[in-house]
Amino acid sequence: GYGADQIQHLEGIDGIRHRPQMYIGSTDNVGLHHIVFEVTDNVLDEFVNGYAKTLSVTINADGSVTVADDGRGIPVGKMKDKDQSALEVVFTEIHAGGKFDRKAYTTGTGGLHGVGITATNACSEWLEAEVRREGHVWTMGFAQGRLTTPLSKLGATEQTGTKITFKPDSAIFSTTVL
Ligand code: 0RA
Repeated sequence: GYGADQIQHLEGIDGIRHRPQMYIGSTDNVGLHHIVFEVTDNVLDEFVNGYAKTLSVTINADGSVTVADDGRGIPVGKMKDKDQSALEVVFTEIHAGGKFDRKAYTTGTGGLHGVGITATNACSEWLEAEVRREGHVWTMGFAQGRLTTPLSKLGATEQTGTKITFKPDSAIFSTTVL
């Protein structure tokens, strides 16, 4: 039977990597762009709420993409009732609503789940997040959606914002050329 255990097993990152089409629509060039838009949608949310003024999207020489903004920065504090930072949760869990559901206002593509930047992370060979917030630069790294570099606090800064660099995973996409 297809019991609760099996369903549980395929939640989150594993679920997205097992059936990417269900979350990003396709694994062709359209799906490839979808994981970029999942990030820029978050930045547009910061913009419409009056927090971000600039957004840059850069396709790097190695095929990775950098999306940078000067919004509030993804929260880095520990989540209530959890042993993880908000930053880690934003990148590793599928959000069904509440404060961290940033896509409640969008329809998504063809009624797909608004899985947000967790889908981008799950479909990336690697992803690096750099946050400027609460007086410091913070970083965290992932490979195929799994945490590889825990949250680390770097130098001081007065700025706020988020810079996300990710390499679309050729194990998922039929093309990784944007
Ligand atoms: C969760 C909560 C808040 C902001 C963000 C996520 C956020 C996500 C992205 C993704 C790219 N740029 C972003 N900037 C912000 C709210 C933060 C707060 O309440 O201060």
